Amino acid sequence: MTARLIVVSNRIPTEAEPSGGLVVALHDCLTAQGGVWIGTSGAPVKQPEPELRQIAQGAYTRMVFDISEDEHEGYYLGYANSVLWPLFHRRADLMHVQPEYADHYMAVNTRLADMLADFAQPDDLLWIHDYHFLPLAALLRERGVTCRIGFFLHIPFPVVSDILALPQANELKDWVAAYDVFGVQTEGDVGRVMAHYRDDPDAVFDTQGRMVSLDDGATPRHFPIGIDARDFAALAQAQADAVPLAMTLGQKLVLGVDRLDYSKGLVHRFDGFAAYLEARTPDTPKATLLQIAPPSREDVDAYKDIRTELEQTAGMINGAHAELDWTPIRYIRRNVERDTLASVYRRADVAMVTPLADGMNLVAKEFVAAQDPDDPGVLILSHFAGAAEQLTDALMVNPYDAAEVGEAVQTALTMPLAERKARHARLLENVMTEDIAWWTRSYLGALRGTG
Ligand code: GDG
Repeated sequence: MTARLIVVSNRIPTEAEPSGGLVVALHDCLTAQGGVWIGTSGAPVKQPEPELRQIAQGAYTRMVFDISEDEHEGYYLGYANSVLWPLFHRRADLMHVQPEYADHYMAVNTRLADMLADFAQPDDLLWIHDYHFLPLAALLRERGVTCRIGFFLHIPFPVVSDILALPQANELKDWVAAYDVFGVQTEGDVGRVMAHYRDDPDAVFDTQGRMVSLDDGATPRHFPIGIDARDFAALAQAQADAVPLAMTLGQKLVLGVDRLDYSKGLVHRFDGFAAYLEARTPDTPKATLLQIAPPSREDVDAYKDIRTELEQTAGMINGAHAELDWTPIRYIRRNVERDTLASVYRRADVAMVTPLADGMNLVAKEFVAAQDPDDPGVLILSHFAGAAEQLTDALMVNPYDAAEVGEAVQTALTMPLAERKARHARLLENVMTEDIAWWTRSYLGALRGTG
């Protein structure tokens, strides 16, 4: 009999047939083998119940737990998104360290650990997702839970010197070490996790001095997350001409798609695009950067600041470069339908995926999957996206260097068809092979101890 899989993530899909790569992948995997998906119940409540509540029972069970209004402030907006998120994305300067944030974070994790300890059986597999729940395995072990517990971190793991900015730097070591499998996106992340234990008496090293595991067997491993590439390619092909883009004939389309988040490097991207505009000669193509940026976490101050800065930057660049028939930067600050997104990806000549720090970045993979292999667009990719380890045939850039980014835009817009096809074929091969099903299989193999 297959062990029961219990997935824990902050958000849980509420619709019967969810959409979105990771959610669909977990839904498919739970549907196939049965199990339980546990997450927060949505809007915060006045008085959280101390029990898991079942919200749906089908091929698998969905269960939720409440968080209070104060916990929403302290655990979610506070510790998760104003401490861990900026720290793990190399923006310790944006951290908002408050003792009560850490208290709420621990309170939510402790209550969840109590509920899970009552619920989990010894042969279950527990798969915990993301930075909201780092302490769970340590808390569960304290409560005598013996089943295998894995973690997957969707965002980058920070360098040791940055972790020192976290008042709970030592606790973080214990949280990580309590997992049977600590999964991260890239080999770079594995190195950064291991560096954190360099002086740890429990660390086990190989003959070359590389740490191979912690005493109790918790070895960080990388599992680069993928997308449902076949499905997305089919959607993009079907939607190819579905959306009017209002582009002047002959002008090129450069695309950016990102949650409005400072880690995505949107202001730097606009500056890089401005460098292309400034260096442009009359015979080089006119291109419009269409930036789709749905707002996120608007209750956190740093997110309001990035929005203001971005809007001012776009206004200044357009003021300097717009012509009667050409607005160089078009900026859409709302969510667009997935079908529309697929259509726009398909028709873009270039995608700019230039985060300053990013666990993986699925937009890069979606853009590759959406292209027409006979006339593909060109991907410009930041060294700082996790995807950079796999998508090495993209035009790689340093997002901090506006001149370099501007040159990459120019190179992409004028790249000969043969080179575009050759690069795209190699990128597509990776995106198709290391897709979301491959990721789920690899991770669960490791968690079961068979992979
Ligand atoms: C975290 C990590 C890691 C964006 N705008 C719209 C829209 N999107 C979709 C994209 C893509 C997803 O959102 C964004 O995924 P990313 O991977 O780029 O970024 P995060 O949300 O920051 O995710 C990241 C990921 O976890 C998975 O492990 O790759 O590094 O930060 O799918 O298409 N979708 C629609 N309308 C939009 O306007 N429908």
